[in-house]
Amino acid sequence: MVKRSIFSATLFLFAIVTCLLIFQTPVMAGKIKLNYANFPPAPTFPCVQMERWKVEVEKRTNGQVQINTFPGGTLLGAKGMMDGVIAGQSDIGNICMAYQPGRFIVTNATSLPLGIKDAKKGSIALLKLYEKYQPKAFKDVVVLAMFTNAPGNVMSKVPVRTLADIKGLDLRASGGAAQILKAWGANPVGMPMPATVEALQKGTVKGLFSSLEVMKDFKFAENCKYVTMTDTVLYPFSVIMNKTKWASLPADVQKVMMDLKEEQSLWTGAYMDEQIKKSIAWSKEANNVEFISLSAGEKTKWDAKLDFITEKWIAGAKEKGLPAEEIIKDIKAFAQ
Ligand code: DTR
Repeated sequence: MVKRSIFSATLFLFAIVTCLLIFQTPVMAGKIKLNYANFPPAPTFPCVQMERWKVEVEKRTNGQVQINTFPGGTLLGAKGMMDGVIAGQSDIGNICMAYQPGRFIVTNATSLPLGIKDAKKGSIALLKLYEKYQPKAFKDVVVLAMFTNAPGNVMSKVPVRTLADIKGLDLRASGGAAQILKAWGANPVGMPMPATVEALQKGTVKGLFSSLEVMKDFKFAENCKYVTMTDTVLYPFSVIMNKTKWASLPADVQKVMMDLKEEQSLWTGAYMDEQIKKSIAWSKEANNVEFISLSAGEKTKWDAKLDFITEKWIAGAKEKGLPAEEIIKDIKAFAQ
């Protein structure tokens, strides 16, 4: 009898503890958990900035928010990122706008050959452009940061010293950069950055056109022994959040994220510029890469081939009712 009542008392206690655990856990943890998807591998700059943002948000919300990061396309890939975030497959995502040129007309204007010098200037220009024009393309998301990579250069398996060398060369690029390659006579092959690793190994492409930190971050220096310095074209990126998820956040958490927007954008630009320096040094020292500067005469010829690109963008944007000339003027001014 005694044994039985001890047994039922234990059972009762066990039930109470279990109930407490089940119902108390979320309250005790008090945590808002957010998923953050990214498409390239963890060591690359879009993911480094993601980890930095995670640390800052968790710190500034005193642990109230926990960010779970998914690099390497493990939650969403490059092309499905925007719609995936809108649909709530991930709460937060990082998009490269150049991968969808027709979708982000205003912000993709930063990838025209406008002579922006580095990623920090590119990032502030992009963010200001976004803030001023509030493009419709972002109406279904909340923007948490905007940044660009540094100006692009040609990385190749064969030396490119003149326009004759680049003619017909299969080079990987997306969006605005692809147009530029085409203008120089190359054969642009479009694919997101992560797919470039295999394309280079298999020989589907003979090189790529992008910012030089990838020589180190993706180890392209092992395949591409030549870099031609063109210092043209940026790719704009944005960190976006699902609108419903955003609306569910407490005001103090929203404030932390909004206060971080410009800081994070500039931090990323500055980080990118630093990585470029390291990558150039590593490519030269550890991989014997030759860096080719175009002669002044040659550079004039290359630049002249790009003049029509901005004019073409202006005509197209005007047709869509956008204040195209003002946008270009603003980008140049913001990038000062
Ligand atoms: N240049 C763009 C964007 C880009 C530059 N560095 C990285 C690293 C990882 C992903 C994308 C990018 C591009 O060529 O895709």
